[in-house]
Amino acid sequence: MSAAVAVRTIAAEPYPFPFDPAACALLVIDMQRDFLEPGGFGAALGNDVALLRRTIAPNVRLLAAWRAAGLAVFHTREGHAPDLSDLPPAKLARARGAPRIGDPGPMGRILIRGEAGHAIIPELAPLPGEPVIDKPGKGAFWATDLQTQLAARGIRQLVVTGVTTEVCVNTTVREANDRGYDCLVPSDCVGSYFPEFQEMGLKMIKAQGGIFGWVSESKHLLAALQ
Ligand code: TIU
Repeated sequence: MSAAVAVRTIAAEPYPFPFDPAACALLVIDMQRDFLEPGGFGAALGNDVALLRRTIAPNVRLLAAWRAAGLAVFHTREGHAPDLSDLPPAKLARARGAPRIGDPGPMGRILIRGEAGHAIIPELAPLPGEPVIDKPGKGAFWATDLQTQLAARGIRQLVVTGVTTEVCVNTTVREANDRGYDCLVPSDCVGSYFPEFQEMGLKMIKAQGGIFGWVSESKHLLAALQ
């Protein structure tokens, strides 16, 4: 981690974010083939993956700058064990309509660890040494050791990117907020299959004086990292 990068403020809503690079991790949520690629789980449910794919280039740029600055990077993947032992029956049952988690799909069994569709897209592939948190839920903290890993690195702030804005990104931001982390969400680096949920998912984070955190754009982070 680079100690040379000093604390500075980032333009954000509802007010500037006090960015402390040495204590801030980039947390890239579920940029997996099943959600982003044509032929994956998301596309099979009838969603337009282009709405998510627009986040790839901004995430690539932010990740490169983050790595170049020597700051902490964490990745997450949503998925389940091949025997579905960590899949709550309610989660399986509520996904009405085909296909369901564990069913065969065009990129292997859907949302099963080790299958092709479960992998992070190649554009954002983790580097050796970057933790990859495998999570069975929507939030990155539930049933994972993310909090332990963040504490070990002295992390108190999170820049949260990835998909989808209103589901796994929002759930993770809320979990993080309750655990005392300051979260910044760059709007161009998060995506939803539903434009109205993209808008409202971001508004919910920054409303009421930043009830869950801050919303900004990656260009402001890139400027601060230079
Ligand atoms: N990663 C994540 O958000 N998982 C989802 O299932 N999202 C949906 O929007 N369905």
